[in-house]
Parts: sequence; C-alpha cells; structure tokens
Amino acid sequence: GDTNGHSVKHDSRFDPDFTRHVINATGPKATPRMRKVMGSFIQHIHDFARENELTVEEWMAGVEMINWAGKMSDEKRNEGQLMCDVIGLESLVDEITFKLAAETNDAATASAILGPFFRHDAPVLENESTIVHGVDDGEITYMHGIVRDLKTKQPVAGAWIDVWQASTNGLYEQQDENQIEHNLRGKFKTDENGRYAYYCLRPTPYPVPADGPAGKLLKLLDRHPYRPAHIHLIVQREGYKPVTTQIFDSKGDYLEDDSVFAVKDSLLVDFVPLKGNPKATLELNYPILI
Ligand code: MBD
Ligand code: FE
Repeated sequence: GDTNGHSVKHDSRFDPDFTRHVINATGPKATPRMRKVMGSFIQHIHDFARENELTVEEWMAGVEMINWAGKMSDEKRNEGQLMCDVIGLESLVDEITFKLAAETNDAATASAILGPFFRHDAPVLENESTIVHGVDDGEITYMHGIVRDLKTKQPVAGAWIDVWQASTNGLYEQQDENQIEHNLRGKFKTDENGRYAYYCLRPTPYPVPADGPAGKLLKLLDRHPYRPAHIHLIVQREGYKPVTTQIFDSKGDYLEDDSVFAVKDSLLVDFVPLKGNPKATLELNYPILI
C-alpha cells in the first residue's frame, strides 16, 4: 500500500505483466525490427531468470563474465565472440543466415563461422606463392582449385580468396609474438580460368584460448577447448554472395566435438600425398562454388 496516492501497478516482478510493462516501455521511434528483436530478447531473458530463480549473485557472476570478455577483447583476442562461439551461437546464426538465403544459395559451397581471428588487412599475394613463413615442423600443402558460378558452373575469374590458419603451435599470428606479421594469411585472386593456388600448412587441431572468460566457461561446463584442424576461407566477387567458410581435415581429431560447433560434413576434405613437387608433400584440390 502507498501513502501518497500513487501506486506501482507492476510491483510483482514475477508477474508476466511486469515483463509486458518493460517491453511496452519501448517508444514509437524504435524501428519495427528493434521493437521485435528486443521485445523478444526481454521476454526470453525475463523467462530465463524466472525459470531458474536466478539469484543476485548468479546474475552478477554473469555480468562480471561479460565485463571480463569486454576487457579482453581487442584485435588480438575477441573474447566476446569466442564466448558466443562456445555456446554455439555463432554457428546457429550462421546456419539461420544460410537457410534464409537457401533459394539462391543451395548449390554454393557451405558456410561456416568467421571466428575471432580474421584480419581485414591480409597481404595480397600472387598465385603459386606461400603463406607459410618460419614454420619448420608443418606439412606443406599445395592447395588449389577453381571457383565456379553455382548456376552456370562456369569458372569465375577475379574472385578473391582470403585464407588464414593457425600455426603448428596452435596459435594464430596475432596471438604469437614469435610469428611474423600476417604469417599464414593471404589474399589471392582467381586467374582468367577461375583458378587459385597457394602453399599452406596441413592444419592441426588446437585449443581456443583457455585463459580468459570463454576458457573459464568451458571449464565450468567440464568441456575441452579443442577445435578440429581447419583452414578459414572467405571467397567473394562482385555480383556474388560472399562465402565465409572453414574446411576440415577429414582425418583429424575433434570433428565430433568441436568446441565451437562449426563442423559440417560437406566441409571435410582429404589431404593427399603429392610427389614431384619439392615445395610440398601434400595436395588439396578444393573446388569452390559461389
Ligand atoms: C578459432 O580458430 C575459430 O576458428 C573459431 C571459429 C573460434 C575460435 C577459434
Ligand atoms: Fe580458426
């Protein structure tokens, strides 16, 4: 009861009316999409709190984890994204996006999540050159293929392929002061026959960073931090929908229990022995459809 003539209508936070009241606080200038998405978000997170009888301590632990992720996020380690990855959110959103584009996209090379270690400023390199510098214990792979139009099946000239991968010590170049800038990254352009080619490493499994909030969450969930061996690719050309993807060594570990849930059957590849090329011991012919 109040003594000054005012009353708070929604004073029971357990009442679903309270959630409605919060959602309805959205003003008329919010965009329809913002109204819909944030309304849904508020509904779900209120229901989540009620369902789990979330305590102040638990909620604050979550807030601290988000703050910790923010503090650790820069171009060297995107912990906010990594947190989303270990709960499968980036993979889910990738799948939803892919499905929405399914009519035009069905025949295209499947997508996979970008992950936290992409850099926009990879060096432009000539076809037939290498992205491997100062890595002595890796298996050098001659990776090449033809990019084709998914409808006409004709080669696509002038398509850009961004490639990046971790070194054999399990670290991307920006995580590792012992690698030269842009090691194991490159941007290649398909020639007039739609062909690209470069030397890279056979990828090796490695753990996502375990010393930050994502690592702590994995530990609390009794999960390992490993990812299966993979190579990242972004393929794009004006007039085509860009494809962000990863390819996975079909003979590697952790294909069934990727810590970030990114593996798809259609993205498994075989590295085959290569003879007669002094620069590489393995070959990967990877055709791409965009
Ligand atoms: C990675 O290397 C990666 O590719 C993803 C998706 C998440 C964490 C680390
Ligand atoms: Fe990766």
